[in-house]
Amino acid sequence: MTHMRNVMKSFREVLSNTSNILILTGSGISAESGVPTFRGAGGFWRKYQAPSLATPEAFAANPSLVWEFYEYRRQLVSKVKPNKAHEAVAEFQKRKIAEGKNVSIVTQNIDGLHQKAGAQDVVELHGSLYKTRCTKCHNIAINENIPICPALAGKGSPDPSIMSSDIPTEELPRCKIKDCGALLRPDIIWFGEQLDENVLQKAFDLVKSCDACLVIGTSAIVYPAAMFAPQVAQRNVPVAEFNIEETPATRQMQYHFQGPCTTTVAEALAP
Ligand code: BJW
Ligand code: ZN
Repeated sequence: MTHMRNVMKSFREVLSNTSNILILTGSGISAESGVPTFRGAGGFWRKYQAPSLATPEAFAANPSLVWEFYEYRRQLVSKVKPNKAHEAVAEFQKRKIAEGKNVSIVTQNIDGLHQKAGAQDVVELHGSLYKTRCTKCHNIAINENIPICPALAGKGSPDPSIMSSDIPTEELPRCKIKDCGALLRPDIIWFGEQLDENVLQKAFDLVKSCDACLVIGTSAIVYPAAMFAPQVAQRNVPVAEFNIEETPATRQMQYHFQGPCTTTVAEALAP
């Protein structure tokens, strides 16, 4: 315990002496708000494992099923609140900016909880639950309606005995752009899809330029995000991992704080 205290003290010193801090987050930061992570017991919806629905193939085969899955998660996330870790990150960013320093937040999460906690300029690598993208004209729009369309009202129950509602595509969310009207999809990066080029460039620039890095609540197995923290560490920049367990990246990190991030991150970033 004394050792852990000294390590925490050392990392806090690093933070007070650096001016360009990168914070990378994954679904573990939202776990204590009640948002299930992907891999692990919470990662099931009906009889499906979440990653098997988050693919372009799954959407092409059954857009109704995939929209029901996202309707469920839009409902769930709209009811939860940011936790102490999201708050600590947002307050730390505000404080550092007031000191003329820079704190950038790059998240794999699509839940918007960093922004709800007051964080600024959050880079969303994998898109957002509350944005849609047109499958035809590719227009991206913010949409926070619940239900997102009348046919999805009350749909999306995670009960494993429930089958797809097979909603006809005409009744699924449709593009509002004049003369388009095509099927919308969630503006989310699915497996096998490329990340947005500008978003990826922003992340790479920060990976190359930061002088300290925190990586919070990610299993560090989904690329390209999985390589960001190891790339920072390779430049001999101090990186601290916050997770309830070890990950494939742990060995490469200078610091590893094991435990729930509402405790560990709050302690690391406290004034
Ligand atoms: C706590 C906690 C608490 C819990 N406190 N901690 C190179 C090598 C191998 C494969 C590939 C590769 N390049 C590309 C691929 C394919 C693929 C990939 O990486 N697959 C891997 C599984 C191997 N990548 C892609 O397809 C990406 N596209 C791409 O690279 O395009 C180019 C290309 C295409 C094809 C081939 C080659 C190149 C796109 C990835 C998009 C990911 N999208 C998802 C789904 C979003 C949709 C949705 O949400 O519905 O994004 S996948 C899913 O995983 C989601 C997450 O953002 C992402 C990361 O997960 P995360 O956040 O780390 O969550 P978990 O559950 O995995 O971990 C939670 C962690 O928290 C755990 O460690 C817990 O211990 C911890 N924790 N409570 C602290 N209280
Ligand atoms: Zn359109």
